[in-house]
Amino acid sequence: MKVNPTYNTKETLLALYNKPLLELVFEAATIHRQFHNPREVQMSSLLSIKTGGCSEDCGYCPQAARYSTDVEAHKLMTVDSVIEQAKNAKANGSSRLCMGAAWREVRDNKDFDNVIEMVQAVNNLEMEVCCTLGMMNEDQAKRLKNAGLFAYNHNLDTSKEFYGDVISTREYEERLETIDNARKAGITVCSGGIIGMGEAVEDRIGLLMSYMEMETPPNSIPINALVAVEGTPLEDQKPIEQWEMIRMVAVTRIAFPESVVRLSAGRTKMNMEAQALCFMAGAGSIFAGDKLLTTPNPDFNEDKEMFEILGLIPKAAFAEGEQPVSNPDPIVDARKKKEAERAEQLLAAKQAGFEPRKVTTVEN
Ligand code: SAM
Ligand code: DTB
Ligand code: SF4
Repeated sequence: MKVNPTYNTKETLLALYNKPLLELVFEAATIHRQFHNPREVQMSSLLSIKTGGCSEDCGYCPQAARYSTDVEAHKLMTVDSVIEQAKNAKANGSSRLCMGAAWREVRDNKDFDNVIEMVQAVNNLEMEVCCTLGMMNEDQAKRLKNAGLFAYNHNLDTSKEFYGDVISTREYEERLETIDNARKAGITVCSGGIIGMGEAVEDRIGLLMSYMEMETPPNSIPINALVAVEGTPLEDQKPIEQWEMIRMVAVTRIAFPESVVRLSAGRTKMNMEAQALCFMAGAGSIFAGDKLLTTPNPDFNEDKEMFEILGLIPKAAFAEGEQPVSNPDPIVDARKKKEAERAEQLLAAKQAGFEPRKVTTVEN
């Protein structure tokens, strides 16, 4: 993943951002064609595997427990229902499934064991598997990789300077560490940001500078427009102009020619013409399906129609890297063995006429 040496400072990126719009789009489109097939757009589906009740205070997020929003908290989905949703996404043309959990960080517990099984199962469907589970350490990243994880999404969201205005329960540095842990484990990195949170253009450039300073910039960079959700501190933010989204996509494309730029949250507020300019300017991926994690998104049929009109084609899975191997996970296997033994013991006891004691388990 190389960066563009012509635009690797705040000043040059800022000047680029402020260029006459059509010149900017033309420059981005020219670079896009050198590194990517401009007709191909990846369709990635999101699935909220654990919703709401999050301990963090991210000012944009409807899933933070401390804000009163319409989001209903749900515990972790079952592996079977994830498989069903993944099959549906694949049938509708998605080549990637991104599973999101409203967690501050990954914990080594039964829920994480289940996520490992989900990764194995979805990878076996020959879809690219992405997870966004909050912060994670190196061992957890290795376990995910071993299970067949293709990508990890972990957004820096905005510049280092503006970060504290939006989130106070974690540090920018901690996010950078998680990205590093994913990289070290050999997982591809998906990391980007949100525009429209009240930040200055300099903060948008600051976000890109954080990626510029990495040894290896992200393989994919999602650009989200804030979805202002009632009950969150950012509920009253004025929607950004569509031009801002186009500019941000174009500058990201030019700065990181090899990365995939994702036109992410905010598409319900964009008309097809504005989205077309984003594809022209180098967007190579969208989130597909009528729901992002908790908020609406254009449905599959609407996007199918848009693809037809614009002459776009869905990108096949693993076009940017080999399918990872799903290896057995020793912790999951040991747990399953124990559960099977316990079930056998219970059956034997029942057959011998014993009534099993009622046991209450506490899950964290
Ligand atoms: N809890 C994990 C984390 O924070 O990394 C994963 C899920 S979190 C919802 C994933 C990303 O969604 C956030 O980093 C943020 O960039 C994006 N996001 C959340 N709420 C949003 C909103 N209202 N508008 C736009 N993007 C949003
Ligand atoms: C990303 O950058 N955007 C997606 C995905 N990565 C996880 C999430 C958007 C969430 C929008 C708000 C919601 O639906 O809850
Ligand atoms: Fe929690 Fe992630 Fe939402 Fe922040 S963005 S409140 S960490 S779910």
